[in-house]
Amino acid sequence: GGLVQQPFSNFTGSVDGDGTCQCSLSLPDTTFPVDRVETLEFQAHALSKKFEEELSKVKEYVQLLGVFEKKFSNLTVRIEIMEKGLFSYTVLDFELIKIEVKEMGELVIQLKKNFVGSSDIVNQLEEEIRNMTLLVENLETLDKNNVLAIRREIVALKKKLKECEDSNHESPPANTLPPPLGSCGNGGVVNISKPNVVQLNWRGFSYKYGAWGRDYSPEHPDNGLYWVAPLNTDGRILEYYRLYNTLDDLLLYTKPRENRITYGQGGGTAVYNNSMYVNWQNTRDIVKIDLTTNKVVLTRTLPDAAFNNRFSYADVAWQDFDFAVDENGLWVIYATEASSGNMVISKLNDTTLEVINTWHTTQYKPSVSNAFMVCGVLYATRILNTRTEEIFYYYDTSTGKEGKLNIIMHKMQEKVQSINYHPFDQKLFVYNDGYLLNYDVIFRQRPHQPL
Ligand SMILES: [Ca+2]
Repeated sequence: GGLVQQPFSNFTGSVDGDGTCQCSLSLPDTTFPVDRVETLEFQAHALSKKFEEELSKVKEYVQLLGVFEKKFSNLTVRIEIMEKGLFSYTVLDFELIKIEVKEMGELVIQLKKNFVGSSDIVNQLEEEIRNMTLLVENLETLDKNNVLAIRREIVALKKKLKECEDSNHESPPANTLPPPLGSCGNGGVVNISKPNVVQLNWRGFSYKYGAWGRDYSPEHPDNGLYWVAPLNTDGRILEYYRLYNTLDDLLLYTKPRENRITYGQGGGTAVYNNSMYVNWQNTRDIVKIDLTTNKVVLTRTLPDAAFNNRFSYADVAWQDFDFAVDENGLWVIYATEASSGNMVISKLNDTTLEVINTWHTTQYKPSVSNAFMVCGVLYATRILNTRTEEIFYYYDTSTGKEGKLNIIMHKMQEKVQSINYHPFDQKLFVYNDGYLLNYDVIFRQRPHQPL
């Protein structure tokens, strides 16, 4: 017999003498491998569980990306509107968009960290956000040009208006012309404009308390630095303040000089002749700080002044001392125990910080929301509602006369934290729960006489 070739390695057969085919077959172990199947089943189960997990993760990311995509397209639309110039926009719009773009950038980083695997989409998003950041920056430069162009237009318009007014009064009697800026010949404040929102203070939304303004010096009335002094979030301590050379720098948050002092108290700060005047923490002391060096150049106690939140303003704490600057110089508005909390006005010598003269009003300071001085007249405000304040009271230091007024003052946020007047700009600088507002002061156009 010969070997029959078969494709089975364990098959052998032969034909015996009787012609019967004999073959022996050896089969592998016939026992069913239950344990291996079990292992396989277990592995399959684990794999499908893992798969489910991954799938749900992917679903979660897809959902997140959906939300993200919506935000992104909303932002794109807003930027398009700004690009086309369909609506006017402010520095605040830029700030909000910048914050959102930053938030989205952070979200992408988060996604990348969690999303191990194909991150093509995430990379693409990251790229787009980078482009958007660049676009916003470009738009900002554009806006700066716009601001400058508009300002030039305003100057031109003002000039035309002036010419028009001049031609109306062919030969005007000298005393009916408005007095030069920074001098007093007006008949007092009769109105103020709607607020112009300049921007959010540089430290952000949570810095609701503070003050801002522009330095005024009679020798260089139009050279004053802009200063922004948000208090720390405790609403009490003045520690950091910033200076800007121009309003454009302030608007664009560029080229600030940031200084630290330890420590001022309250939002009653004012700046005059390149010096900042603050109430020093825990004292009835006035401190004079040189803006060029940020050094304390003088400290003097304000006699009898109540301090440490004894007689602050309505809804505004720690402003026992409210410094004020007007055409005549530096003032401080405060209260004493002897005045029973009524407002006291003192004219200060800004070189020595000595009190030159003092006036006693009958107006209780804690029921007033803030105050400012114009041409030696104190004006005080009170809250009417969440959107309006009223300049309701005046005290004229030249006559000792006081009385009621009702000049409406619109506001953005609920609380007016401080008001500072600038004699050359003839504007009020208001710190309104973190927002910096400007108002034009409107005067009675006739020779000065008692209100
Ligand atoms: Ca004030």
